[in-house]
Amino acid sequence: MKLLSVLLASLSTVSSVSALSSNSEGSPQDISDVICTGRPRSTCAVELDVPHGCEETDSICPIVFFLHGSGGTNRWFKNTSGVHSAGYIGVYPNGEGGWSTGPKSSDTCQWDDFQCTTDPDEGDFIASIIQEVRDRGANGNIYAIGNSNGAALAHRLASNANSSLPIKGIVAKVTQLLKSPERSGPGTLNYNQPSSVRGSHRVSVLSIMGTEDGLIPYEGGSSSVFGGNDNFQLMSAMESMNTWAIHNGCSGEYEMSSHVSDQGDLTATKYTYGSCPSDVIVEHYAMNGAGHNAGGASIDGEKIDYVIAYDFIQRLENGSSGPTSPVASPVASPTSTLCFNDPAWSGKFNSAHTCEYIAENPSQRCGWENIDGVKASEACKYACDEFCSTSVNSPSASPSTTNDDDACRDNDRKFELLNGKKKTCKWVSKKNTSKRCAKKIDVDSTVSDLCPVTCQDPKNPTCTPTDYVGKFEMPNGRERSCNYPLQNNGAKIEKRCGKYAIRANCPVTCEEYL
Ligand SMILES: *[C@@H]1O[C@H](CO)[C@@H](O)[C@H](O)[C@H]1NC(C)=O
Ligand SMILES: *[C@@H]1O[C@H](CO)[C@@H](O)[C@H](O)[C@H]1NC(C)=O
Ligand SMILES: *[C@@H]1O[C@H](CO)[C@@H](O)[C@H](O)[C@H]1NC(C)=O
Ligand SMILES: CC(=O)N[C@H]1CO[C@H](CO)[C@@H](O)[C@@H]1O
Repeated sequence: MKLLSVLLASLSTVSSVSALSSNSEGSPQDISDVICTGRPRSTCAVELDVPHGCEETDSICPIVFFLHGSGGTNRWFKNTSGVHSAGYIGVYPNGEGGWSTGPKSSDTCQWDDFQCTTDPDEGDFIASIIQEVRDRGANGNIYAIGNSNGAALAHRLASNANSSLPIKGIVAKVTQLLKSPERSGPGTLNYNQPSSVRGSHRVSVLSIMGTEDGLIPYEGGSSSVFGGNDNFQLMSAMESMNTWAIHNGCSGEYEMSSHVSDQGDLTATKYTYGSCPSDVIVEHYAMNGAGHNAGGASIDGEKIDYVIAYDFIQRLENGSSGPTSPVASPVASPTSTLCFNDPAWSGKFNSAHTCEYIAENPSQRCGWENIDGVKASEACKYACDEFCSTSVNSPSASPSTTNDDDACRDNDRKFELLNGKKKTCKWVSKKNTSKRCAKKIDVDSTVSDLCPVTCQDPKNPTCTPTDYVGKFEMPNGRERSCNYPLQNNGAKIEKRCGKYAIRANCPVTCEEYL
């Protein structure tokens, strides 16, 4: 009898709102209509990806927002997020050519017009999605993982975290907090820094930054993404970390550890902030020598997307701040913690003889000892351990080396329509896309055969793009590779990816890192 009334009670709760249902992997639920109606957005879309096991009312599965960069869309997350094996609820919102975290040419109001109703209000957009998933019965902790412009949004959401926007943790790849202005864009959830005076909640932060990022400088200051508007200034990466550490109630002190990466100079320095409240983690990876694509890196052989990102979430879910374990992922290879230079070690005769100095001549120096008799071969594994250097020379994430003939990539040359006019896939993407895709180019083929990436239905993509491996020829005869837009650490990625031959050959690079 008691069971029955409990059952009836829960049934009636469920029927009052749309309940949380699960979906199979790769087929998320489209909740765009519920969220987008009435918003000043032209490419608004939201997908909700609920694995089996997370669908019951009062689900406590973590809810993870995936925030694309300014050149990206939400379309690949269903295929790449892996939330079904992780047991997380994925949320994939689509921005308006990125997110309004700075001045945008498409904005109709000034950045300091907080009453504006004609530009996208990102805080309200995300808060309304959270409200919707809560109404459906998803009660888990809320996280955001963002890359580049998406990381700027993650910081912005975290800066406004309160009961309207209950963010527990963010993974911010290649963008830090703004130093100024204090607020920008429409609405009330538009503060750019956390504040205990405003009552912002504590938010755990995992940050990844390339020290040679040409677009979002590690040292902070201005960036070309602000279009010359000097009101917008970035904190340095370390200032941003310190802001989060102090806001979260940590002491501001950190421990450093050395790691192996597959980008830049192949090393990463991890900063683990100490004396934090037990439910808070604040960590930063400086990817030494790496650029704006550092979010795509592996550290100690594990991809940031999403092994290291999910390990961070899992540690928060487990309720342990785990400050002593560097990337203790369940799937981490046993060697990951061994490849480590102890930043505190130095030789007994000269404090300048650090592990980095040992590394310059390991065969001669690894036998040296510090004042306590600890050998460099013990303290400077990364410098001295042969295995560690082997793993540097053959990073586990080696790119594939062949081009697949039926790869999902747009044609990188002009082609002729039946009326003789010469066009490119970029022209197809500009307007009336579905109509242009359907145009015939001969008896049995259409433009969509030449522009498969541009022409596929973003809601139901049939192919996953791949970059061209090796060199391809530009219309002007120059040879380029997909590394070209990333050169100078991505300083010119926007301009270079704007050229149709580059965009066509490098759909992944141009979408993922911009
Ligand atoms: C959350 O913070 C915003 C400003 O950051 C404020 O306008 C809003 O009222 C707060 N919500 C609650 C429920 O406190
Ligand atoms: C979380 O807790 C589970 C169960 O105790 C454990 O197996 C797992 O290793 C923990 N994960 C992390 C990342 O701490
Ligand atoms: C093509 O696009 C233009 C402008 O975007 C629009 O005015 C026109 O109606 C479209 N044509 C068709 C046939 O859809
Ligand atoms: C997780 C998932 O569905 N991955 C798929 C993404 O798309 C590629 C190519 O279409 C498939 O090979 C993967 O299995």
